[in-house]
Amino acid sequence: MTTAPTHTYAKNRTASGGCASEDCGVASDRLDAALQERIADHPCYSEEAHHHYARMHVAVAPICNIQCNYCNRKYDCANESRPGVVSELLTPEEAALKVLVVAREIPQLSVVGIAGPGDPLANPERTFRTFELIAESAPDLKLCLSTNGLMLPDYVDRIKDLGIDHVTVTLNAIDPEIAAKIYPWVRYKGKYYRGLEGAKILLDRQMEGLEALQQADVLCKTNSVLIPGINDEHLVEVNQALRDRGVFLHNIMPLISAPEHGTYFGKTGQREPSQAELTTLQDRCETHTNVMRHCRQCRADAVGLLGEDRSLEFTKANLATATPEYDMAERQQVREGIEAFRAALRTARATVARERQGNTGLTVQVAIATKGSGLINQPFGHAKEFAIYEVNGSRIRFVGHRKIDRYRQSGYSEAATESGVVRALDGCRAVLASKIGPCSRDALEQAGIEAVETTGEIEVAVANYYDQVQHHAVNAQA
Ligand code: CLF
Ligand code: SF4
Repeated sequence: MTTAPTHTYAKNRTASGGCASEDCGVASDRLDAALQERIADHPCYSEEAHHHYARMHVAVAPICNIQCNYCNRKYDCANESRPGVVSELLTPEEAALKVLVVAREIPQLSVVGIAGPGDPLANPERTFRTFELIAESAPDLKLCLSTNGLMLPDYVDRIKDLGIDHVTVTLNAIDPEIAAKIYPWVRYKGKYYRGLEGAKILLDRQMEGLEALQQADVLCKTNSVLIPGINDEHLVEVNQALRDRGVFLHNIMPLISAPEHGTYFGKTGQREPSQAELTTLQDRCETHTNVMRHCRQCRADAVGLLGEDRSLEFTKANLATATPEYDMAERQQVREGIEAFRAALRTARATVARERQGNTGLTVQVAIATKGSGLINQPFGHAKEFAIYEVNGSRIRFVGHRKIDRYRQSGYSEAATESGVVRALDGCRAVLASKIGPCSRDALEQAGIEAVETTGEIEVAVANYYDQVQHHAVNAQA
């Protein structure tokens, strides 16, 4: 049995969610050293980094210049996590202050992004002023921008000059007929364009923007929303077009269309994709481009590790009494601790990989309860989501996260929660958590899911569990 490091490195860890496969997201052996360096501490661009490093969004960009049928920025619920949603709008100065306060409280913060609640490049002065202020006061933070791409060609030079090295473009189609079903209108140079005309303008500008980013050597990721019956098949073509334009990473996200959000798709009953549909499409696209599977579709004011949201700790009211201090020495110390810990995890994983070379056997899925650091370190009852791994005799592969809320039918009773948990674990042979109480154990067993109490590095624990399954299977045959 392989053992693994079990300590954590950073102070005040309250992280949740995570996974640890080097064979998922962006496999390190597919990247050259310079590229690895650029993504090493970006929790969205590196699946491995997202266990250890945090991001924050500053909500400085209220206006949008297009309408997406899956967006309604009026709706705000502090417990909700989806793009376009925000509790408080900030000025550039308030945003810069907030960054300093958050960096002090969460020293593993490595990235500041502007992602809304509208489109950052429809609010260029606010967006770029914010980045300027942050670059001056917190120079070790990475700057990140997410845009619909309509105004991108006009701003690539400024993006480059400001040192914004990561840009995400949301691109849901390359065929204007399909795009017209997603975007009812586009406002370009002060004029509204509807239907096909607007879609064509948007797609042309997005492609021009992607090519300009490639020329400028800015690392680009594309987000696509999977909308069943509209762009599901088409996203494979989109993926190929992205590869041709040097896009580094393709993040295919499921449509969120709950009727209570009041979006066009929500009101018209457009269904969301199933987990299986999402995974199948991600698998098909992965042959062309790096595919992101650990996105949490976070709010435009999200703070913390990807699986958590600590935005409510940093409201304007709380910031009014906060003392902004930026302690570079402390941040550097935390970073060194993280990197030492990551190195130990990598060694443990490499041992597992070596031991498993050439094996064959059955394939199973297991669910993991984790609050970060690449470890199984969360009691089953505390988990709000599970990391799902697929394992066979030779390979351990992270396939995605399942949030329990997404599987809850209605209400917040214990029964509703329990049935939501069991539904979230559908297709899993076992759940691995640091503690599993007797009632949960019974519910899991009734659903045919093995309850395994364990701790330590995720892949090592998954490998150990799998070896036991194989061992029992062989004994049963003998
Ligand atoms: Fe924010 Fe986006 Fe930068 Fe990440 S999010 S601007 S690249 S720092 Fe990340 Fe959030 Fe998914 Fe976006 S998990 S929604 S992919
Ligand atoms: Fe909403 Fe973003 Fe679409 Fe604008 S680009 S409508 S903010 S999802």
